[in-house]
Amino acid sequence: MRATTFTTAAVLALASHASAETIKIDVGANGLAFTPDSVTAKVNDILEFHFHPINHSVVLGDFANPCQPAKNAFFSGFQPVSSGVGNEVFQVTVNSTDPMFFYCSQNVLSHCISGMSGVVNPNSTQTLDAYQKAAKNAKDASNPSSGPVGGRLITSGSSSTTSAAPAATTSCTVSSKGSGNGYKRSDTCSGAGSVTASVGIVGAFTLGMAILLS
Ligand SMILES: *[C@@H]1O[C@H](CO)[C@@H](O)[C@H](O)[C@H]1NC(C)=O
Ligand SMILES: *[C@@H]1O[C@H](CO)[C@@H](O)[C@H](O)[C@H]1NC(C)=O
Ligand SMILES: *[C@@H]1O[C@H](CO)[C@@H](O)[C@H](O)[C@H]1NC(C)=O
Ligand SMILES: [Cu+2]
Repeated sequence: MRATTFTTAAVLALASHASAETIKIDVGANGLAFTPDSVTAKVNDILEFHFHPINHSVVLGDFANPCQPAKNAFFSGFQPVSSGVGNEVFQVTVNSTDPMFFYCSQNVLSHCISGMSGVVNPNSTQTLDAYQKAAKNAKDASNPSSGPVGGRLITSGSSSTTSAAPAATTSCTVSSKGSGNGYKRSDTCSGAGSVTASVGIVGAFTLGMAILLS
């Protein structure tokens, strides 16, 4: 009897371990945005952030206080990348299925205020739309005083693969103002999907990189 219970528990533990997934999220691949910016995750799943040019971060936020870190927030530290995708990825373990908001704390060009944020497990009251609307009125973003914290910054085993996430739903416009920390241009993006479907995912990705690197 005791052996059966023990075996069942062990099998359940193995099964739950085996089903934990790694969820890839690109940071800045399509302008000032996370891609995807809304994900569903289980306890023990891993959020894996891949950094693109020019200099982004990811911080755990607080729905009630956009662009400011949650208590005991994870923070990747700033991850400057000159081209392509960075070699290092930031992995964070999911501990709860409650809604969890994250943002980029880069204040050069006001990334969080401009909508560079995302959500894990949103519900009907805590939505990304509500977070991003409130973020427009936030003061400058902040982050924990040092990072990385609350996760693992590791060398990626597969950093050359690009996400097939819905790049075509993000549109960006570019102007030539803005400078500092390597930024030569400002880009603003929205998720409204004005990049036409015929451009396709590869085209939209190329366009996004061209904007970022030009
Ligand atoms: C959404 O999540 C928050 C935080 O866990 C919770 O307080 C709120 O009741 C939830 N809303 C709904 C509709 O479940
Ligand atoms: C989950 O808990 C670990 C250990 O305390 C922590 O490092 C990590 O940042 C937590 N994950 C989230 C999403 O807060
Ligand atoms: C990246 O951005 C942070 C915050 O603005 C800044 O402190 C840091 O110097 C930047 N790094 C580079 C290499 O531009
Ligand atoms: Cu950013």
